[in-house]
Amino acid sequence: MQIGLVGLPQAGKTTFFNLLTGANLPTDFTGVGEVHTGIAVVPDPRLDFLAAYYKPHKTTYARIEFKDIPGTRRQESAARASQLLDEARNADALVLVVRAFNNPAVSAVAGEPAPLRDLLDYRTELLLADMDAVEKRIDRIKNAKKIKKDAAEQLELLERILNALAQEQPVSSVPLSESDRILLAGQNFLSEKPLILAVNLDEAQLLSGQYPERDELLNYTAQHQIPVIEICAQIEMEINRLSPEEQGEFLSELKLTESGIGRLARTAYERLGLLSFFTVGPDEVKAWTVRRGTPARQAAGKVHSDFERGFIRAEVFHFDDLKQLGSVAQVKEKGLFRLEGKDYPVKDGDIITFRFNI
Ligand SMILES: Nc1nc2c(ncn2[C@@H]2O[C@H](COP(=O)(O)OP(=O)(O)O)[C@@H](O)[C@H]2O)c(=O)[nH]1
Ligand SMILES: [Mg+2]
Repeated sequence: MQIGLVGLPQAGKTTFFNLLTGANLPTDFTGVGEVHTGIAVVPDPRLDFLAAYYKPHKTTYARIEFKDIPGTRRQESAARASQLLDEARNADALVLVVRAFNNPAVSAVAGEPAPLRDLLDYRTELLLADMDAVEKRIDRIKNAKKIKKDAAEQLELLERILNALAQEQPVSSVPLSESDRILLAGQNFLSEKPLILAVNLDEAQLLSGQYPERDELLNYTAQHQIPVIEICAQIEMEINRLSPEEQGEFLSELKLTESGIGRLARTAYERLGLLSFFTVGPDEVKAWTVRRGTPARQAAGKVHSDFERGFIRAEVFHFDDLKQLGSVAQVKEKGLFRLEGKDYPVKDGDIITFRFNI
């Protein structure tokens, strides 16, 4: 999974990227303009518990790839802007970082904080980029020397999408059937990409819960079903560099119960309909990420292609039962250890052993 961090310059994207991935990129003007990629390890207390229980040689957490995509500035060329939009288009989800924090040095360049305005502007930018892409495609079809057999259907569909965009409706609001998707041939729209809003606060705002445009912003995001997380990128990044014990202390002083990556990962998993299952053993305890509803056989394929090919059954018990009862023997005794077939939809927190034969 790849998540793109997007937003205006000086919103705190690179600071947040550093927090998420443990990178140490400069957040002054020396680092602007480049796309950075990095990996975040998704913390999971369940995996911590399993590691303590099984004492494996290796514990492997889920990972999310992040891309820090710089915001475009007015003076930048259209080609550059479109390249940055393509970076966003290739991500599975976008996290829009908007600035609420007060910082005199930043205000001097970026103006006063207005997170709702920034969200609305960004939404408009996505709609315009999609309109542009759709119009180009319509032109290409109309000007083609050889008329393809499904050209009329394609045009009809693209006009329908364009119409919605012109009325400021994102592509995500346009109902698209299987056959529409085939007609679109993998075309990726920015305004249908899952969007999460990260409001970047300063310490005083985090503690008081108050910041500019807060109520209007939360109204808007609730209406448009945009998940929101509040972050304090600068301070969280500084805390992240401390020892684990010190981290806990500082986080609780800020009334944060979970790290920035923990909060973002949970929100992203929910928004994207993802879940984690675990494989366990003396060698490795590992978290795997799949979409909700993934059948056991397909989940097995994540672990090893042989498991999918030669799938016999899945032996399953649930993390909560293990945690509550304290041992696998107890789980078995209570009859909570099950055999499941290839179509069993894997649940969040399942601990699975795949049986296969090839
Ligand atoms: N006070 C405060 N300043 C921040 C915060 N996050 C970022 N900044 C500052 O804002 C400036 C821009 O941050 P940066 O991460 O480079 O923003 P980007 O342009 O979106 O990548 C830097 O000077 C940061 O130190 C924050 O949470 N609080
Ligand atoms: Mg940056």
